[in-house]
Amino acid sequence: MLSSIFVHTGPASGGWTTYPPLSALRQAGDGQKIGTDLWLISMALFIVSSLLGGLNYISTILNMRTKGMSMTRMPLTIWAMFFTAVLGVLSFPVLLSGAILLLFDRNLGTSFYLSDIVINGEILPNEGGSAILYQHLFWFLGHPEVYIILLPAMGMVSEILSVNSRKPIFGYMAMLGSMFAICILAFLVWAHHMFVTGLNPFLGSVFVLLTLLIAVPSASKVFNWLTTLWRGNIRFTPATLFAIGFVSLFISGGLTGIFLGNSTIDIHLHDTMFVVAHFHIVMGVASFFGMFAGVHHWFPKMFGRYMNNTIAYIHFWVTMVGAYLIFWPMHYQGLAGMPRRYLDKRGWASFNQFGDTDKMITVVSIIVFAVQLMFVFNFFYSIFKGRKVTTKNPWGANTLEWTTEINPGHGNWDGEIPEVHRWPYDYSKDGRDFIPQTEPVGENESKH
Ligand SMILES: [Cu+2]
Repeated sequence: MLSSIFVHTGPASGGWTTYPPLSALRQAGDGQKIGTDLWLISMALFIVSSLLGGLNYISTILNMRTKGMSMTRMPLTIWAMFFTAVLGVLSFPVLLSGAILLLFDRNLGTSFYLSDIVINGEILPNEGGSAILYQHLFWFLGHPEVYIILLPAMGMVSEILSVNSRKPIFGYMAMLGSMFAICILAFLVWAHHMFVTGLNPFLGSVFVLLTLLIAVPSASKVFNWLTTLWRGNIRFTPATLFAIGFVSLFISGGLTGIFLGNSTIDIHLHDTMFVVAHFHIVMGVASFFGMFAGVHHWFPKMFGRYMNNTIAYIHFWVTMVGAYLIFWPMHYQGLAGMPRRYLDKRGWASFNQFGDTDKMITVVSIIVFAVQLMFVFNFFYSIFKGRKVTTKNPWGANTLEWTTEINPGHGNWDGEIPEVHRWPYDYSKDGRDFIPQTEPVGENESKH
């Protein structure tokens, strides 16, 4: 019984994008294998749960803020989660419909994505479908997804940089405006993934223009982070380092995005190692850095203990230097024309030239992976053996979560819901290091 399930499942063999026509037809020799069907069904379930989660975030943020917590007094972490949820709710359903149509093509004999359909080895031509339709549906989610991954990291980084430089976040409203602009533009650029599909060049140039526009809010955020750090009294905690690392990686990966956003350059670089380097830096490593920063920063809140600093510093520096050693050379490989997704490069004309680079990348990847295990060890070790937190607000932060007890009971505030009187970024103000959001504004207090 069990073995027959495995015989019939097999892998989901369409690659991560699952483009038709490869994915729309059951593969020759695959018989009735349903791996891709199971993958599509699990994606549908995942999307439904993401939608419900997103709706939950949106309705909670809009309806259940505590007294005094106006929208513009919310921490940027919460704003980022709000925008993330909005992006998800508006873009995921499009992929859901794309996946369901693909399931129909595979199982019900429809041809949404097939222009030619093969039955019993015979080609029945011109069923009227379009494989490109799937790419449109896929990338209408696919591009906003980049920001669904990045925005939460951006929110955490904003909070961590402000707290650890003991300065108000620079340009709070500009940060909100930038996130809003990113959300709007994220829906208008999806075809920059499709410049080589035979897209009308004029239409392509519209997508080029809209794509390059995203550089404006992105740069605005970067300058705000740097200006927040400027002349701050910076504490280089592991969280701060990872947050600064995030900004560095976001700049590096963002700049190559400007290359790839131009269709004329993208047509040359499409499906080369340059693309691999670009998106791994900007949405892979950068968002991981945001997550590492967040874990280190809120760990004392979650578990009442600190993570080990020595392990954290080793983890940071090896990962930071390693990430650049791995992905920097890939840009040059891509510029020289090396395609992506080639496992075996024998027969590749310039193999000798690139062979050593590949070996270096492989060795560094193994080292960087080993260091990630140190992080996992640090996480679980510190839950039980980490240095204990003695005060409920170890970083001297203003936001509400640090006003609860170290091990808060049910309801977090012992029945008394806190009231908010100010924004969360009153640091180094009127001769005071920090002023929590719960403290009423004094009569002679200066404006921020
Ligand atoms: Cu994109």
